[in-house]
Amino acid sequence: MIYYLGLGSNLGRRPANLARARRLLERGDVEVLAASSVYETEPVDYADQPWFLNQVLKVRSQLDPPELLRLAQAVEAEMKRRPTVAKGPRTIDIDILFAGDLVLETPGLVIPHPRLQLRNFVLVPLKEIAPRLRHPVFGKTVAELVLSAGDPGRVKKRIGPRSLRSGP
Ligand code: PH2
Ligand code: MG
Ligand code: MG
Repeated sequence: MIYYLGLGSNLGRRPANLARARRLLERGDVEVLAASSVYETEPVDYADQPWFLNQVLKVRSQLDPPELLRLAQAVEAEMKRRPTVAKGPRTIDIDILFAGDLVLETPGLVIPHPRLQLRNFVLVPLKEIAPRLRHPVFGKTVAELVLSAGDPGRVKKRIGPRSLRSGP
């Protein structure tokens, strides 16, 4: 199954956190097929926290969605993500955005991710690697969702690793 994963980090060495999360995922039966650029993004929902780095990965895995969720949570735990305020700062956050065309609503896991259509920090990196990917519920492509989201949240592409070292 093809999945799209959203990665986010706003604590510690953010570029290294994204890279480490990817490596740990790859150890657990996840093959990365494409990776977006890394974007510096304004915090959404809970504004009083540092800016995030966000990235989207397209991956292939034999894991089913609950298994992939468990792997993502194990990687978050391995990276010492501490429980904090909801939507607050974290060393790493790994969200399942899409799982093929699957629509799933269980208490612990909702796919597609229920807020992805609202968030530039997900949509802009996603558009870079999958502009024509269609949302199975809304029937819109990612490129269309960026326009309809109208999210004012600022999202800045970080081209190379050197610019990653400076703050927002
Ligand atoms: N994640 C959140 C809440 N707010 N804001 C940005 N810019 N990036 C995120 O990844 C993010 C957020 C909860 O997971
Ligand atoms: Mg999240
Ligand atoms: Mg999460």
